[in-house]
Amino acid sequence: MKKIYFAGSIRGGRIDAELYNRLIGYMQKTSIVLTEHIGSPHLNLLEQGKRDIEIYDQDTAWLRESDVLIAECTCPSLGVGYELAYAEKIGKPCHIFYDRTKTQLSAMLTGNPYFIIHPYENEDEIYPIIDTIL
Ligand code: 6K6
Repeated sequence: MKKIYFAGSIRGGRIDAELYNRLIGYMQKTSIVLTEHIGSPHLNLLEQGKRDIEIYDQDTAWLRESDVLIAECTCPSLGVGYELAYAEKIGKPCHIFYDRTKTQLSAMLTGNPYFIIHPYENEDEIYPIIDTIL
């Protein structure tokens, strides 16, 4: 089974947390999602007492272990931007989804041909694309 690093906003804002949860649930039917906590509705900003250095060490280890990075970027997040650059550096395939009716993606992503970018207007469009990735 493919190992997926799913990236979504945490401190950047939790407005799309339910969407992350649905996407993670869908991917878990056929794949391993290393970062299933990203969709958790219970993840509060205290973040369960984990120290930031532990979060960084764990997430970069998972990035190295993963087969593919899938990022939902409608809600802008510095952490997700960092993870995308890290994944590019170590040669992991990077797929970026964002709702084009809600946001304009950073030129640092749209301007980089390394990233495979999937703008969408309805959530339903995401699932068949995920099927082709996995
Ligand atoms: C979450 C659940 C339990 O404890 C936590 C602690 N916080 C984080 N845990 C794991 N990954 C995190 C945490 N905070 C940020 N990240 C990583 O950065 C995730 O992989 C996200 O894709 C990304 C979000 O970055 P920000 O800048 O929006 O926080």
